[in-house]
Amino acid sequence: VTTTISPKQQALAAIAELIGDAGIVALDDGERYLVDHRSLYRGRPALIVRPASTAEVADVVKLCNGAGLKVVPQGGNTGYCGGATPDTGGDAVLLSLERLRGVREVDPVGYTMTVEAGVVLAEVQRHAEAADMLFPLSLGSEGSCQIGGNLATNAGGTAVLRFGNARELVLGLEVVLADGTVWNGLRALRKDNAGYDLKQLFLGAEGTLGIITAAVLKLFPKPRARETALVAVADVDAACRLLALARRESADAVTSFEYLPRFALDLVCRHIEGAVDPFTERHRHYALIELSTAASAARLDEQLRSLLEQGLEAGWVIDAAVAQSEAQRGRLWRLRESVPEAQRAEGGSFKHDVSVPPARLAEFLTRGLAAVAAAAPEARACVYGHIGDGNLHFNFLAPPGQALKDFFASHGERVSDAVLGLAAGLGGSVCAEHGVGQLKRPLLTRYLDPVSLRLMRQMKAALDPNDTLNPGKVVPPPVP
Ligand code: FAD
Ligand code: 2HG
Ligand code: ZN
Repeated sequence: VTTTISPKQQALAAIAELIGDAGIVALDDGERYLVDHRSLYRGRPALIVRPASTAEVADVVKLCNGAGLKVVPQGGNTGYCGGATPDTGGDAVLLSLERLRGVREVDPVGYTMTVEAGVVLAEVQRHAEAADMLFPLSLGSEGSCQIGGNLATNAGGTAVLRFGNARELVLGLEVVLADGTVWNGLRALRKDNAGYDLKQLFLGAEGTLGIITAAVLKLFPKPRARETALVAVADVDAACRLLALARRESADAVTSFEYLPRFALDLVCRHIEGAVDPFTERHRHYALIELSTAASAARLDEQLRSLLEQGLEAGWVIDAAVAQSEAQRGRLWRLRESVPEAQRAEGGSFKHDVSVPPARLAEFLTRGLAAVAAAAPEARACVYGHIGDGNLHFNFLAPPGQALKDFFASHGERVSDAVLGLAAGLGGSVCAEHGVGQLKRPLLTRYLDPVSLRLMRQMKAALDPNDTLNPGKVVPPPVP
């Protein structure tokens, strides 16, 4: 009896042979790769493969592209939009970057670090610190997300105000293209106008245009002084005014400026072990402020005190808890960083990751909350986030005792229309920092202009004509 082996099966066998047992995960043992962080999706790939080098990534992609198989890159699998989860068609190879863990170079003269894609973000931070420098990207998931995933999603986080999004922290990239070619763009140059800035194509593309295998990152001098305070503020407008003043008072030393409403703080104190409200009185709005500087002579403490005094006089500040030690600083930050976990513990949240121009933030919050209260009066608002960047996580929880899925099956569309429509109307974005993945692809069709959509489709077709890389993500299909 002769059996014919299809080109796809041949390619899968060749990949298994090439990568070896250490690099293949049996599908039955692959739960943590197959389900996304929010448990919204479960993929069914043909194979889970963990190459150990750029050359191996290139070989896998080449074999897949030649045989009509798809490739879904995965980093730490902490993304919020299902970008790293394959579909259920069974013809994708899930390619984990977790074995590309090399730190190729730390350059204290040029203030750069060259790392491979699978290095966990907290590791990158530690390597910079060990060399008396700073890599400022900072997210609640930093203990498990990977630098490749951060660059592929152009992650934001809590230090964007001062240092920019992930995109702004990159000088060079190494990328495996859709046909398996390796593009070596690993340059450590601050100036390079030799044609198009090609690395920008892959930053924030969520693995749809190429697989990032290594990057040259920008480092900064390590801060020598830091001041952190949780400030009870009158409202979001007051917080925005305080931020503008803080930037002037501190000569732009504001590193983070995060907003928390009472409800978020209550959730954290309810669900997170050891979390305590530092105030004796209950307030409605809080800003977590951090100033930092690499200048040793700076009097940041005086600047913070003066800022808080002026804020009190203006009626913007009601009370403040200033960290007096590194341990207290850690506790204040934990109140902010634990909000995602506290929402999960309370049954999960219906999320909108939106941004508006900072000057429209207060208006956005007031009108958005009113619109949702009209659409779904029982929904519990947990709206918080990076107000220094104009980015709010406009999240809602189901009423106590009701399952998130059930409640938002009936109310979700009205709530999302209210929030997203308002954000778009105020000149904002419906995908601020978490990316698009598969979850938000339909939003692009709805909220992006036709010319932007056409350009995106043209770029995808030019760089990945066979739709090999992360199909069904980011770029909406053309409307028939
Ligand atoms: P994954 O989830 O594995 O992948 C994300 C996307 O990138 C997928 O499309 C995947 O295919 C692609 N990808 C992964 N690696 C590569 C690669 N090497 N080359 C090409 N494509 C690749 N996000 C923020 O922006 N700001 C926050 O403040 C923030 N806080 C968070 C807090 C918590 C508790 C959690 C759970 C998540 C948070 N996130 C935040 C979301 C998430 O952590 C980020 O999007 C992160 O950058 C994803 O990295 P990852 O390695 O987990 O990527
Ligand atoms: C954060 O800023 C993350 O804490 C998570 O981006 C946002 O829970 C969310 O929606
Ligand atoms: Zn965030």
